[in-house]
Amino acid sequence: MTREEFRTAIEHLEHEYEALIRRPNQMHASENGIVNRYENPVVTAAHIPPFWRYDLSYDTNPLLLERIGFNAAFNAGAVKRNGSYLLMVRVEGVDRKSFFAVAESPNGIDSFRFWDYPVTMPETDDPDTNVYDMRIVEHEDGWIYGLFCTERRDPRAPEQDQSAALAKCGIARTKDLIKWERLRDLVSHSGQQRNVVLHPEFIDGKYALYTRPQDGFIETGSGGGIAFGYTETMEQAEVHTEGIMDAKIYHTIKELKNGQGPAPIKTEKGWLHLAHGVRGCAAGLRYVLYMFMTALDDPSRVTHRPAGYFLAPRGWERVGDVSNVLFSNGWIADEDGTVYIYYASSDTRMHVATSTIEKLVDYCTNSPEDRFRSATSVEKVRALIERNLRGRK
Ligand code: M1P
Repeated sequence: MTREEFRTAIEHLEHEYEALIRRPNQMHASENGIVNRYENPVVTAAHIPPFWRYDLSYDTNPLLLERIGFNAAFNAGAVKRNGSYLLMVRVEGVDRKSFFAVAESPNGIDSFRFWDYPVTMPETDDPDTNVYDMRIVEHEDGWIYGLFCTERRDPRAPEQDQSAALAKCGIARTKDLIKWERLRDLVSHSGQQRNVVLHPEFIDGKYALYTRPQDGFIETGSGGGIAFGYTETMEQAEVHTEGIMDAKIYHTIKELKNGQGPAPIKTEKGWLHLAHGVRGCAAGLRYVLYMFMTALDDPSRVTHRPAGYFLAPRGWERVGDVSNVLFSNGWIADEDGTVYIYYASSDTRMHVATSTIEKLVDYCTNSPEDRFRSATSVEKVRALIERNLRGRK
């Protein structure tokens, strides 16, 4: 490649990249009145800027080969700051390590562009092997907290077992999403932890956490669902007791395990929660998103549970590194009541769906609950039909 060809190739790379970033997104018509999906994913591995991937000097990379490869961009936390929609994306390299990087959009549905540098997350005395799935919370104490999973090799595993891992909740805080202060990992007394989320308000002067106690790295075992606990401080965070508030249940979308998504959104009628539920099937694990509401004065008391899933993988969302998965750890409630739900499909890419506080509260409070048997499902369908047919006469 001549210097001239090298310059042209870089221009081409940059042109393609800009075309992707500037591509407008189109809202799809809603199929249920509750939520709208969009045509394009909002962040993918292709959104990683060329200057993260290529050595752009002719002297050291005359063939213009990619030097650092990226595999996926998914499971993003979300927050709105200074009028911009910010995603704290889980960026995963081809080396399988993930880290955090902020992608910013002026409108929340397209034009997401990564900040120049990924986050340099300070470590504790016990270095992380892998970090992922940050939940961002602007707490009323004035800090922005990032709670995430920190994964390390299980030190008790024999040498021949190179896959046994331990999952814990890592905790860091910041004022600007650039400079982070790492705090001690959460101490809990229930085995491993993933999907730990900080409640945005104090409760009786304490910090409150949604946890997901689990016996093993993949299986939750006796850890029966989404739990709730308190910690006196975030500097030395420790939950002594975790009460299950949303259990896994036989023959539901969450019979194997579940986990809190982003921090709940406060409304006049209660706290809106988004979570993921997992069941097994012949194709493997199937992850879907579901919602529930909790009491304003007690966010651990579930008041409404619409039956089944809210969003499930569909079409090409079903295909990816870990297929048949929807996962969400970020949403943004705007001043006008619009809710931007950021979800990842199949551990590969990020999407947005939109709704409103009014619709989500209506969905949660007026959709019938699961009564756990086919016969009771028929009963609720018949009840609706009867009401509608009576109304016609
Ligand atoms: O692969 C699907 C998801 O699996 C895990 O979630 P959970 O702990 O609920 O099983 C996480 O590794 C998550 O990142 C991943 O998307």
